[in-house]
This record gives sequence, C-alpha cells and structure tokens, in this order.
Amino acid sequence: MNIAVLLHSGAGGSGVVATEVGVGLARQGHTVHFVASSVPFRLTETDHPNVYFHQVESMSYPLFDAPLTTLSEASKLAEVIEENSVEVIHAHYAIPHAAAAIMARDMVRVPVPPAVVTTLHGTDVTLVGLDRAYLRTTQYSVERSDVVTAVSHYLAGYTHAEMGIKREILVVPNAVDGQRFRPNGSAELRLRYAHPEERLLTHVSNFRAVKRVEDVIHTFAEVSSEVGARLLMIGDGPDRPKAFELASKLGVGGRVAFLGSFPRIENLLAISDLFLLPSSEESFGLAALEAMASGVPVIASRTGGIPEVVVDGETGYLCKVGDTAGMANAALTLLKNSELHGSFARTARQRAVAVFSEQKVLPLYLAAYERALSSRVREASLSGR
Ligand code: GMT
Repeated sequence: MNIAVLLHSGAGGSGVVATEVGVGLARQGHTVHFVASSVPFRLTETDHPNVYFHQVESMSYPLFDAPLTTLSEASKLAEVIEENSVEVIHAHYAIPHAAAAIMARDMVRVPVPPAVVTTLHGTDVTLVGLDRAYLRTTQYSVERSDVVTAVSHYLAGYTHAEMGIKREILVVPNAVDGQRFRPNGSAELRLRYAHPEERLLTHVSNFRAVKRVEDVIHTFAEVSSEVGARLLMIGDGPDRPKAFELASKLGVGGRVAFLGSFPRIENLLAISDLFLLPSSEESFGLAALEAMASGVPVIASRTGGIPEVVVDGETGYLCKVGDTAGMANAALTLLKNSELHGSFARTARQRAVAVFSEQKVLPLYLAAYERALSSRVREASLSGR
C-alpha cells in the first residue's frame, strides 16, 4: 500500500507514534511518505528503502500574520499523492492535519482519490479542538474523514461526548517497539547518573502544564528523604524552569538531572527503577508504555486513558491527580521491596509486549486503512468527481 503520513514532527507523542507506525509499516513492505515541515524527531531510519520524507515549505508574506501551513501542507500533499499514487492518507493529530488531508483528497487530479484516516491523539480534542477557534474545523475534519481512530477508549468516548461527534471512532492503541525499548540497560550508563546503591527515577515529557512536573519534584523529594535516589528529568518545555527552581527550593537540586530533549530515551528508561507520570490529563500516556516495555514500573495519575495502559497494583500504581504523598508512598512500596519491584517490572514488560507491540497494533491500522478504502464518505467524494 502507498501511504502518506501527516504528523507534527517535534518531540510530542503523536509524532513519535506516527513515525514508528509508519516505519513499522515500511518494514512490512508498504511504502510510506512522511509529509511534514521538518524531519520527524524519531525518524532515525531514513535509509529505509520504503520510507520517504517530503518537506512542507511555507512562504511568508507581509500580508500574512503567520505562515499558512495548513494550505502549504495540503498543496504539498496533493503533489505527493499525484506523483506517488498514494492510496491512504493517515493524519495523526486532527489539527491541522485532518483538514489538510481532506482538502488534498478533494483537490487532487487523479481518477481515484486516496482515503483519509484520522487518528485523534488527545490534546487535538481535549484542549485545542474544543477551543472555539478550532472547534468547527475540527468537527468538520473528523466527520469528513473516511475512518477515525482514537488512541484510547477514554478519548473516543470524550470525543463523542464533548465534541458532539456522532460517527464511529475505532480504538487503536499506541504501539511500542519492544526491541528498541527493552529492560536491562548499560551498567556503565547507569553509573553516570547514580551510585550503585541509589535508586533511579525518571520522568519524560514536554514539560507543559498538563504534565504537572512540579508534582514529579514533590514526589521525588519525599522518596529521597527515605531512600537514596536520583531523578532524571527528560524533555523540555515551558514548565522546566519551575521544576528546576522547586528542586533547589526543596533541597534536592543536586540529585535531579535535567537532561533536555533526548532522542534515544530507551537507553535512559532501561537503566531506570521507576517512572513518574503525574499528569492532570493524558489520553494514553505513551511515555508510560515505553517505560513499561523497558521493564520499569510506573507511578501515575488515575486520569484519562492511563488506566488502559498501566494496571494499578500490577504494572505500577495509580493515584489521584495531585496526590504526591500517595505517589511517594507507592514509589517507596516498590523501592523498598525488590521482589515486588521485580514482579511489577516483569509484568509491565509482558503487558507492553503482549498488548501494545507493533505486531498487535499495525494490523489494526491496516484494517482501518482497508475500511477507509471502502467507506461511504469516500464513495460520496468519488461520485462528486
Ligand atoms: O502530551 C502531549 O502534550 C503531547 C501529545 C502529542 O501531541 O503527542 O500527546 C498526546 O498524544 C500521545 C500519543 O498518542 C498520548 O500518549 C498522550 O497521552 C497525549 N497527551 C495528552 O492527552 C495530554
């Protein structure tokens, strides 16, 4: 199949999933064309013969307040479709990719236009999509896609309830590459961040308000008052300075390493003992899944789609949003009992591979593509030609 993938190419989870699903499909023999404004963050397999990257270029002009990227993306995509016989456009994150995909589908000069599959990732619905500035275009793009998927049952339900969407939404969970994310990292690398007797906790995110990075620091401060521990803060974003200041205010600054964006996070997850994700909102929690695949139990908030990923009491512990004392207690329960920790670590790895491996998830996307190719929206768009 010839597939065009639209994505946000920065370090966000939707772009990571889009890249890994695309590369996974290319490995299976499909041809994948990534269409984005820059090379996707996780696209480290650029020399794969079936993977292509097409750069969206935006023209700035004094009359425009900002570059009109949705329009330039639709134009670029139309070229890619016409030159490469694209059969399916997969838009990851509704805004603005689903709108650009529908525009390109409707304007291409080919006898059979491609089908549009839109994957909802979370904030494209829960945050930006519900804002009046984007609500109508998001609703329209979702309704006019041939097939819509969401990364969790929670997100599918939320989209129906809050966005007034009536159409069917298939649930296709996020996937993890179990070869890339695996337990037992390098002892030498671990020594760079922690002494042998210390425990290593990790947080990965884009440091936005929704991630509650200050809760990570509060939790860690309580943990490290009882056991020798270090914390790796991986990623960057607006709340990083707040977290940094809080760490020194609480007297743990010397035990927290802020590592910034780190493309090969699998190496750091594999040397970690626990992963912290205290978000206020999370449609899925890809970083938690990557930690689980690395054999790392997760302490997270009981919110959104996280309970569909982390099984409370088996692969980690879930606490109320903001309950940093509860999170610290949960962390200490595991850190003080190595047998229990080992059992959670093994169950986490097993669940990640059994439920969310690419072998399980890619067929679900291929089935969604097949369904899109025979959908009613597509028939209507064909009959209007
Ligand atoms: O979490 C973010 O702010 C980034 C956002 C994105 O653009 O990638 O993440 C969303 O999509 C991920 C991949 O499907 C999910 O794992 C995250 O849970 C989701 N974030 C939120 O719902 C806040």
